[in-house]
Amino acid sequence: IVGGAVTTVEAHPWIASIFHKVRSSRTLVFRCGGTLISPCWVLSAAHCFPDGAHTSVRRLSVILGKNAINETDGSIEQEFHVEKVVIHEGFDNRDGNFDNDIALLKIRGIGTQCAEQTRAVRTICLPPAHQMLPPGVFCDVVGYGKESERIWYNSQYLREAKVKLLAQDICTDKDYYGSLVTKNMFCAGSPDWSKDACKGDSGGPLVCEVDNRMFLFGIVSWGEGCSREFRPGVYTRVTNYNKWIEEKTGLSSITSG
Ligand code: 4AZ
Repeated sequence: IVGGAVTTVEAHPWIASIFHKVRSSRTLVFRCGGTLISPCWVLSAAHCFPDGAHTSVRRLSVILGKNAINETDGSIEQEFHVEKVVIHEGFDNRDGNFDNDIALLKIRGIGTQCAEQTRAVRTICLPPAHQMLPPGVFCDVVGYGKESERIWYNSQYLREAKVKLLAQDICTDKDYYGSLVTKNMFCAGSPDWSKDACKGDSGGPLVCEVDNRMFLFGIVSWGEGCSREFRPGVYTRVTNYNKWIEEKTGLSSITSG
């Protein structure tokens, strides 16, 4: 997150961190963010799993309740194995195309079942299908990603920034991203370009408050650099995927409303 502030996992208890175990070492390397949408399912970005259907789930871990990437707080964190990764059938990133950048991870507890609700861990609501908020609304993007595109390491702590939803016709204008932004995406940025998601925030949530409840509207997907003028963050438009999520998770009541 560029231009944001440190936050706590208790303020964003649906944030998930996805780690990858390096072969021949016991270190976990941070891969991407994600969002807990039900006790056993985390929503993330398809591009976080470049091996697609060949992704080795045995080398993935999901941790909930995490404030710091490189420290463990055993009293609030919950760690999970990944049972399966479901990548959207329409995602094909071969020529830099990020359409349908959405994936689901089914998590399984080490012993117990799925996520347990606590002060630091809880599910987020999905908004009803096709009910996107209008441009101009401010939402929160949250993650452990880089604080500037010029540095090479992630943030040590969870950070958040407020960004404004942009009109689709502005984001698809030639001065912005043109046709690279599809109907399955939307853009959000800060009016002075000082705040944005960045590398490492991918897969994580953009959440907006409606009637005092928080809803997941976007998944951090891509952008040209971070915090550049006319280059807002691009997000997967979650409200286009209610049916896909229901199909893949078998959860019919996941959507609010
Ligand atoms: C990335 O490389 C990335 N400024 C994520 C988000 C943005 C840019 C790049 C948005 O994962």
